[in-house]
Amino acid sequence: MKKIILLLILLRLLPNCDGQLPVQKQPNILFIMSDDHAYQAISAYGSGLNSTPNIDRIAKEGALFTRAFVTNSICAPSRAVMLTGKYSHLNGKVDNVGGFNWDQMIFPKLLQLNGYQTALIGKIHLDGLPQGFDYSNVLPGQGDYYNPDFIENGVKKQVHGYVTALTTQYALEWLDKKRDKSKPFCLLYHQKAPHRNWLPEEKYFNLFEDRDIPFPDNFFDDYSGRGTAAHAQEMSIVKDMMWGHDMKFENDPYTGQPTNFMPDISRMDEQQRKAWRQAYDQKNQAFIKANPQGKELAKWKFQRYIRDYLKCIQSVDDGVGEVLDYLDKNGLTENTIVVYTSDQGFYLGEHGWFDKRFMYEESFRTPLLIRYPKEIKPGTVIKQMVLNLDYAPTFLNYAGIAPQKEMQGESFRKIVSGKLMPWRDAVYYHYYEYPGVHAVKRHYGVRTERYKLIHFYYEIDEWELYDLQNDPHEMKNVYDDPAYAQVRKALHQKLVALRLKYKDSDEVTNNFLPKENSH
Ligand code: SGN
Ligand code: CA
Repeated sequence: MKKIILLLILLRLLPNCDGQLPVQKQPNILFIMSDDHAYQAISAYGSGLNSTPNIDRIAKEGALFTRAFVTNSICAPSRAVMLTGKYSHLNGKVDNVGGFNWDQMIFPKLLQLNGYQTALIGKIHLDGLPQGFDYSNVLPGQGDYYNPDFIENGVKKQVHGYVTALTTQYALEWLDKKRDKSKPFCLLYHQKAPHRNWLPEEKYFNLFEDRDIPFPDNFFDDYSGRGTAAHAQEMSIVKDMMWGHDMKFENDPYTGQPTNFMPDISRMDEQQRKAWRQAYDQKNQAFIKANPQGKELAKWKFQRYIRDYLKCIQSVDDGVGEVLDYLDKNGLTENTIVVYTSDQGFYLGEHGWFDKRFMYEESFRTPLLIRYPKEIKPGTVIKQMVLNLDYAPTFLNYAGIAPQKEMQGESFRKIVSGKLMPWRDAVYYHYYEYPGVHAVKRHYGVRTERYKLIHFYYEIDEWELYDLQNDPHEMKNVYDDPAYAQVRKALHQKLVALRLKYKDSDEVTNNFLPKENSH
């Protein structure tokens, strides 16, 4: 028996009689992710804020998901969910603060064990030497926009250039020169942009400066339609953005004192700094002269934020274009699954906010686009609710590998190729990082096609219920409205069932409370 297996393995490895390598059966996987990229800022989603032709191409030639969500809307935990296929309370990475256990099973390890070449390039935000990759070249922590450090296979060095372009360059170099071309590949090409504090690439300093980007209707939300949590957050564009770090003033416009923006530009070389000053100084001076107040000041801050944010995305889109071109030129397009997503969604002024964390739509939802010409019809739109929890089982499914049995997600391969199959009617969410930056309180909840039930807990105990059909922008909590009594009851039952299914409970949650408060 052993001999037969050995013979089969050898036959698989041997070149065919004409000297060619055997035809590769398993598809390549190109998993592209950016950081904090709101679906509102991808033109394929139709919001009209910007133009992302290269990212859009993935949906045009493949599929666009309109209901893709994350299980915990924050960076490192979301990445841990994607890698492990398990909820945060089971993979152990509930917030950005704690460590990640690389020893546990993650999908790249299973791919590697089954003959794939694997690489991780760019931002990962999980400490420690990545496991499961033949090659890694990652940013430490959040990484820097200009002249960043990269850690190549465990060795750190500073490189000159702009982070998004460098990450693309490293991805292309690996594809072209560093991988073993006889094997299928899985490349995690993960951009830092457009993460705060939104420092654009030099060539885009002036983009969008000739027009105003439209505001969301609920920019001036006063949170009167909801409970304590929305009032308590510290992620308001008007209140919480800093003159230096976010608004890019080297000196505070009111006091003239140097701001905390200096560390960011101190990484720039003379030429980069000069270009930055040329582009921004005049506008900053004009702001000081005009001295806008009240709503005008709020609008100015929004424009500075959103323009810089969108500029950063332009470089991400360029990178996607370069990588898709590489696939085309090298005959790899047909046999490569290309996925574009973000680690979560982001507020672009909705409710007056930036950042994420809440289970409200803009941060709970994430962009998801996928192309695989062999199976997915161009222009497909998928409305089923999928989760970042599903990525690991889906990739493994495409590769013909059984998922590890502890993985909790479902493969959406059949759905995306148009097959009818039973699918979930609700998704479960749990956010933990409180007390913490931006002061978003701990909460968990359930979302169905039409409704959302959220429980804020820890030092509060408040429930919110939204009717997404009548109130798509989640402006009015109807938890105590008698008209929703039946809906509320059904949602509570759903939530109990999902918590049971995913092995979450108050007891489990207690393990993740700050130590002095656990009971
Ligand atoms: C940093 C940011 C925050 C952001 C967290 C988490 N501040 O602390 O605004 O919420 O990261 O972001 S910054 O001024 O340092 O940019 S995450 O995407 O990594 O989860
Ligand atoms: Ca993020």
